[in-house]
Amino acid sequence: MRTLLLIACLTLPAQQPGFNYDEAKVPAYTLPDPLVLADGTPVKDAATWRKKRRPEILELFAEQVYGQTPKTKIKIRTESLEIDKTAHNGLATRKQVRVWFGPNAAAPAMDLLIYLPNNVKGRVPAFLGLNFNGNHTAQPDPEIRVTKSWVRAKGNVASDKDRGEGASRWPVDMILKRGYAVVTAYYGDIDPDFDDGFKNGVHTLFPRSEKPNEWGSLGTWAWGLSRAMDILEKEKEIDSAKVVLHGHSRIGKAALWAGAQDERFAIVISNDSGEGGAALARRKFGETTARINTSFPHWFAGNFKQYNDKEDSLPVDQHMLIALIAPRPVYVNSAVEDAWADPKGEFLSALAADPVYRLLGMPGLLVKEHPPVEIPSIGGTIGYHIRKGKHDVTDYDWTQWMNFADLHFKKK
Ligand code: GTR
Repeated sequence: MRTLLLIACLTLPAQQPGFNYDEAKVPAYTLPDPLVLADGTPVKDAATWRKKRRPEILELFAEQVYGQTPKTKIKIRTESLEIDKTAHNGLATRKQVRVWFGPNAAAPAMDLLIYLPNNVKGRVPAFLGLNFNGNHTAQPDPEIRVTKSWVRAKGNVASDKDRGEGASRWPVDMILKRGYAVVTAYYGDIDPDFDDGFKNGVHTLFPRSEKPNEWGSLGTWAWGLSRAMDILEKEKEIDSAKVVLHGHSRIGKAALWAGAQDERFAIVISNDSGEGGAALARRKFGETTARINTSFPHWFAGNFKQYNDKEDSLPVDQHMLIALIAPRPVYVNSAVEDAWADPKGEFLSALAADPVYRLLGMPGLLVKEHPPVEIPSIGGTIGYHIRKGKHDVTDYDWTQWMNFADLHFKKK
């Protein structure tokens, strides 16, 4: 129900200022060139990309957009909450692991829900992604622990009543049958999604200054994804060289930022991530920079606010975030009725990342025009599709992601 309400809100034309749904009002713009160094030198080979341009772009996103991820290592401890080898009618082994970010009981903690396919021998590839409302909402399974962390809609408390309400976004059986593990955690376990002056979640672990390059919530969610990866590296049933990171909407923004920083993620998927995710800010279509910084002042670094209505002065645009994932496969997808996330801007961003993939000897994006609805382009190293329907995650999206992953992992 909560999800349905949210989707309904997102698909109504926005009533606030700071958005545009008129293609005729998209300004003329020039994207910063991912293959030119800050000093103007063109990047002509993979080594210059790797050693100079990639670090330069990463630093620009950290300074100007998402904030710097703290370098301090946190001592992590895990606690096995349960293991059931007969989950999903014997199809899966379900594990729940509490990941403590610190030595004591007051430390913030994230619960990982892991499903391993029982019918596959050896290590399995996995899909990892955060969920919006608690692990217990991902499946109608009474054994899944109900989150005690903040839940963003319907007040602050999660309960048994919410079980499985987000299950349409997590087709676990379908994924298991294709030989992939499913791993998820609630994003609010990492950092509750409201503007509280950064006093809760994992923000409490790192001293914070007043500097405008301090990280926001998107940065912490990305950090949490990397900590989940630390755990998956130790899971003997999972092939940690084949972890596909995916995320929807705000969690898709976090997934791209995590995938840009942490090269252990083999494939990165952005589902309807829009402004601050895959979509080009300079198009000012759908949600704009000013709008997102006003609605969600805690998501980005303070520095990002200086680009409200001044997108042209950004030293980056989101195609460069996608390019940071190169040469690893990346997949961007949009939905027809999700103008807020600017499907065309998401496609053009993926396309503008293509020269970096080509420089690195990868096929990049195989289509040059925004493809027709539900004609996916999965053959290149950059995949893309636009499907019918709303801002959501559907079986159609999952099917394309798994086809893309199969291809790149040379499964079957
Ligand atoms: C919207 C926000 C988008 C997107 C979305 C979501 O309210 O404007 O940027 O992140 O939420 O996460 O569902």
